[in-house]
Amino acid sequence: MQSHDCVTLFIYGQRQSDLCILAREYNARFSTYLKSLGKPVIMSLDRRELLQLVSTGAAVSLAPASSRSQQLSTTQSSNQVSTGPNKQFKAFVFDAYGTIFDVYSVAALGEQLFPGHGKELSQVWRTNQLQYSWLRSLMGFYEDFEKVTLDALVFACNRLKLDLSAGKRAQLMDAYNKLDTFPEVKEALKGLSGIPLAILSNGSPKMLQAAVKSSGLEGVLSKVISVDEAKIFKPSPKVYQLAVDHFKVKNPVEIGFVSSNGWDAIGAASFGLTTFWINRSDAPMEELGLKPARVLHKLTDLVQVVKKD
Ligand code: LAC
Repeated sequence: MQSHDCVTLFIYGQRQSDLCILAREYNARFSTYLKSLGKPVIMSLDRRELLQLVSTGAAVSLAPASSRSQQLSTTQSSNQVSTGPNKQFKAFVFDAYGTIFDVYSVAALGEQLFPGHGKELSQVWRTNQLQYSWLRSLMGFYEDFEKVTLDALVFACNRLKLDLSAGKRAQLMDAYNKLDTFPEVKEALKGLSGIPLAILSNGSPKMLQAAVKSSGLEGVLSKVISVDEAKIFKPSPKVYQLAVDHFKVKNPVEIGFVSSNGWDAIGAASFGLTTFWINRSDAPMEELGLKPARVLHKLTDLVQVVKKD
């Protein structure tokens, strides 16, 4: 095939305002067709396939494969994307672990139990907790987040050659139910009062209720939604759909989704929620072809954005 016979088709990943609605409509309209070709949405098509697709009326962007990433970056400037003029959010939905609760706060207990290893333990534990959630989702082999967290702890201790007695295991797991909240959480949630606020998290209902209670956030949140309802972990679209279902919105863009986990922010943006990435650590943007609507540095920045828009 000559190079000009091959194009890359992609549907703009802009997940807010009208483009979001359009992209979602296109996804729905073409999913059957794309499945019949046995190809994913982002794919290469030969000329025959392309013409067939265009004849169905697809308003999509066609570009040589080499310019795709350039187009994505020029059409989506993360910090400048507006949330829309006077946009009225029906709800703000927050990720829990890493956004509201500091998962690395278990390092203090880790250090007490395994001197010299607290920080590393908290990091390996978290990394494997996330990896196990993604792997289980891919394998279609769900266990709740408490089990995933315990498995990751066992693995982390094995990896670091730390002797995890039953007592230490129970103490560390208990610490997960009493994680510190990030310092600005309460002020931010107070600043957003008047808009329904919720959590949407991988956490099991039991873990989330315990963490919310221990942090004193009960009463501030109108809902605590667990992926357990969907029996799959983020970033499955089924999880972000839970927010839409719980708040009964017509369009996902009406929900502001807030996460400090870059991959979660992009997962939610890919689903269609209006996404705010709270990038506390100045981390680089994930290279996943999509960007959140806004990049902020702390949760209280969100209050300013909402007041301004
Ligand atoms: C959560 C994960 C991302 O709270 O930590 O959903």
